Amino acid sequence: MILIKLGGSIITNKERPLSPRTKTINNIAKQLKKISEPFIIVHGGGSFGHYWSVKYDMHTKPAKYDYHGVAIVKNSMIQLNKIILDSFAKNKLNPYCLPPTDFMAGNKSITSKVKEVKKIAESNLIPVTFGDAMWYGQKKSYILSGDKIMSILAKTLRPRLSIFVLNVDGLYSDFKTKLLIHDMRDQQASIQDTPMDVTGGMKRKVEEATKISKMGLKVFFVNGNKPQRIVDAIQKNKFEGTVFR
Ligand code: IP8
Repeated sequence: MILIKLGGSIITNKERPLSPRTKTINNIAKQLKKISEPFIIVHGGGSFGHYWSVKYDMHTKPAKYDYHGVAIVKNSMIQLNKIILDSFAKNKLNPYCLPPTDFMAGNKSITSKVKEVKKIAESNLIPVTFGDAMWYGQKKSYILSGDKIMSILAKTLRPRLSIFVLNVDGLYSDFKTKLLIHDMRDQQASIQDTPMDVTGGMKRKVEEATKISKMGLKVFFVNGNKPQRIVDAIQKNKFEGTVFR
């Protein structure tokens, strides 16, 4: 069982609101077709969900955010999710849409439902879930990031590998010189120095990846512009990117 998170920066153009990177999504879908092991897809918000959550000042902390904001952020995620589902189906994959409300109640995961996601992946379907605007209770809502979903799923499902697909080669020890960290064991990367966005951007990714690796599970950061690298990691144990273990 493999978990794959398609980051918002790879599936959308973060510079322009509401712009999917359709060609890149299709290229990734074509490579995913080669994977023979069950896998689950989680995707981020990029210039869809993030764009609106900034506009409506919504965050991961549960609070009484503008309800219109909740509606608009969620609608935009459904819109982006549909683009992913259509691309997958067009490339002869069998995506099965699972909004996080299908396995979350408030901000807690429902273990039986999470286990069901795995069962779905083990059939001939690919569960596709995403970061979303969520109902929390007591008139509050919150933004659930796709990165957080990765550690929620990993905790119960213990995937053989958790992959974060990025718009860069992996984690750099120095952003300016683009010196890539191949193995996090060799490096105490400074999480504080990494760029941020609403749900934490690279910082959150590193935090969730570290959390998953501390569960004794392997995590891999890879460049989605070279989608063959995703397949190489899964099928050939060849890791061109950053490994956490
Ligand atoms: O891009 C957050 O998911 P992420 C999605 O994985 C929203 O942080 C709704 C902003």
